[in-house]
Amino acid sequence: MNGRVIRIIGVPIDLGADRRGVDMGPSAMRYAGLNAELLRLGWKVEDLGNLEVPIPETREINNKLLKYLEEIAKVNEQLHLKVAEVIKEGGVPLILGGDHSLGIGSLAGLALSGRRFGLIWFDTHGDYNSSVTTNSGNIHGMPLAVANGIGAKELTSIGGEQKKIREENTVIIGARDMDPEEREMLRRSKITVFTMNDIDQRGMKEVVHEAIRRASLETDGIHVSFDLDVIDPLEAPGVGTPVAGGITYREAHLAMELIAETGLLISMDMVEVNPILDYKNKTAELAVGLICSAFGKRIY
Ligand code: B3U
Ligand code: MN
Ligand code: MN
Repeated sequence: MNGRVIRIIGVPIDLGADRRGVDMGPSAMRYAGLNAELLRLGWKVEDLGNLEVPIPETREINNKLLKYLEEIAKVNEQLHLKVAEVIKEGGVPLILGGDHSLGIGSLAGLALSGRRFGLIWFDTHGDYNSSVTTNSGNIHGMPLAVANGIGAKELTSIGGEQKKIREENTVIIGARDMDPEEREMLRRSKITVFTMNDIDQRGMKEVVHEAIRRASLETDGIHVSFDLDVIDPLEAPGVGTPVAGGITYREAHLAMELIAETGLLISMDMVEVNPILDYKNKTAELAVGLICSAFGKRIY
């Protein structure tokens, strides 16, 4: 179908979240047949394996407002170099999480590669906290802010001091749970936020079309960061932070198919699969299905 290669990077990290388990996400998605499915779609696939990530039991929390800061910074230092390398070689990075703190490294890597990219961030949450606004101290609630230059220097400086995203080209889809000050910070930015209300009122098709339009304005590619907690927990029970009232299985696939049709997808994160809370690997299988839709799988 096409000669390009998808390079899979596993990031078995759960240091950014309160609950253990999302460190097993990369294994669960591979077990669900990810590599073979992508091959079947005509992609070349190279699995680069997992980054080395410490487990929380061997570490201490030094700062309650930025839990495991040093460890998370170190992992994202490694990740951003890998992502930049894959892009420079003409490959498509597919980053498997792990918690969403890995978004810091993927976006820093994209920026380092020199590509001008737009960003579509599927998430229940804004992920726009910092140590000033967080109630949890969990860094998986902060990656989008970090990419926009807000937060601890140890994180914002990965891949250089500049902002890693352009606000006008950044869109969140599926939001339904934000902390009060986080919401204010987002409102003050030029990031577009489509909440569940927007999806209910306008429909996923229109929301995604508008997201693609914004993400592709004067850019040459789109990065999708997909937090599985955006999907309703009835259909995706195995996630780090389940919140009722999410998007449906069908809406999620439609969104991925519409993005695939643009031919603009340059890289993707699939994060927050928690096999401990899952039911017979259902959520990991859904994640693999969505990845395939994003990379061109069609029903007919
Ligand atoms: N906004 C909350 C909750 C949260 C963010 N991301 C996830 N949960 N997965 C926080 O902790 O910052
Ligand atoms: Mn997230
Ligand atoms: Mn989330």
